[in-house]
Amino acid sequence: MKRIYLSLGSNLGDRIRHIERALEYLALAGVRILRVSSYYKTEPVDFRPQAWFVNCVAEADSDFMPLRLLKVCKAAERHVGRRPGVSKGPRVVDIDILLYENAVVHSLELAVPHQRMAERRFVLTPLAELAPETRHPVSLVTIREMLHATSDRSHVIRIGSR
Ligand code: PH2
Ligand code: MG
Ligand code: MG
Repeated sequence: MKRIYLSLGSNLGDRIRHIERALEYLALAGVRILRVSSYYKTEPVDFRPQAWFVNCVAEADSDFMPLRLLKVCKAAERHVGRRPGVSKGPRVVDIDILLYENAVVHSLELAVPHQRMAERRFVLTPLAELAPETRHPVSLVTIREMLHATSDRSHVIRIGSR
């Protein structure tokens, strides 16, 4: 079993419902969801002219190897209704692998730990809720420290728990 952390986000339609459906799909596909952070309303980063997101982080156990897990995440996105669109633009649901135990993966399809997590308050805030003392496997900095150090000043507003 591997301990993994997934970022989930949506900024189209019933955002919370889309995230809930993605979590249900993942569970049925064999990703054991252990805990889910609070939901947050978050200001878009990278590509600014789009609707605010709802974001959260899920802690899970899984036997899937990283690339297999990525495929399951993509299948969950499709199941909820995601279709190809603008890169970093509006999406029904986006599921990104943040951490996979202490693994470091660099392939064409996948980079783990997530490459931009240090610059994303919408990732670090919910992740710090679940795993503040977990260390980034490359920098060895804790998630709590990464949140304190991030230069991202975008708004992240807690909505509530599930
Ligand atoms: N995802 C992006 C780009 N920008 N901004 C917020 N607030 N939340 C996201 O999930 C997000 C984003 C690309 O995946
Ligand atoms: Mg993403
Ligand atoms: Mg993605």
